Amino acid sequence: MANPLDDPTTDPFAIAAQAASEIAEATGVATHDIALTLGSGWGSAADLLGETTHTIPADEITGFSKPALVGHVGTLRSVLLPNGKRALVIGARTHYYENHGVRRVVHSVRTAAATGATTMVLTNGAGGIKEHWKPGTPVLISDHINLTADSPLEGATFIDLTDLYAKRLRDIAREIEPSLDEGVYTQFRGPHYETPAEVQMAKAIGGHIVGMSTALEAIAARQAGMEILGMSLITNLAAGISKDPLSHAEVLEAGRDAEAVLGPLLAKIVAAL
Ligand code: 8IG
Repeated sequence: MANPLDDPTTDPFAIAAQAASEIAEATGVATHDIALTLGSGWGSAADLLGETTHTIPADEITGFSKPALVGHVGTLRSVLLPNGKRALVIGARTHYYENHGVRRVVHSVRTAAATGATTMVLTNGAGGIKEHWKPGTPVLISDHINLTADSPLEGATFIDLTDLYAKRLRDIAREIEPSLDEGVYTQFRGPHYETPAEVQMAKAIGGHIVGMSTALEAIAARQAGMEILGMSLITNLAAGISKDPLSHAEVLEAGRDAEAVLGPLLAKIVAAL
């Protein structure tokens, strides 16, 4: 079935509104309060947040695509949190490097906003530039540098990105886990990892984390008026920071090993938001 987002004459917000009404119908939950995108290493948090009342295969909802990557679960879940709030858990991320266009990349964020969510928690697995970050370290995203040369905004849409990753939410996260460090997330297109020279460039321009997902999503979340919490799991030191070459298998393994710590951490933070 053709994806309506691929037709440039369609309105991506109308498609997100349609997706949100399908989610409301499938779950019987009229509004969600908070949305989470769970990236590599963060998946186990879903079960710890609260009671999953509904699980929907993402590709049954308008505008969503089948996941491109093994290890990425393609589901949308409605979770009842202990505090009575409703979370929409997005386990289906479309990456920019898939070349389906930026509309598809941010559709889940726009859909989350259309379900009523006012808080967007964006998580990912990423490479670390700070040498003392061991694989398995979760860090807060304090800001980003978008090196994709693309934007989810269409037309002359000028949007302020100050305090994009809300200090208020980072402070709440640090109340839960004072040892959480933070850094500037630098989004590359991927899917190749960086060269060591590119990592040095990212470092020189103020980056601490290298990844392939979150910056474009955060821009769309800000456009939708959501407050954003961003967290990266450092699954590997960025290329050239450690002597070892990067391997996707090792990245996945570091993610799996960290899940046992990340799940409870994220659940505690979400309960406090
Ligand atoms: I997991 O080292 C993961 N994702 N760009 N660089 C980039 N993305 C990543 C990396 C990394 N590790």
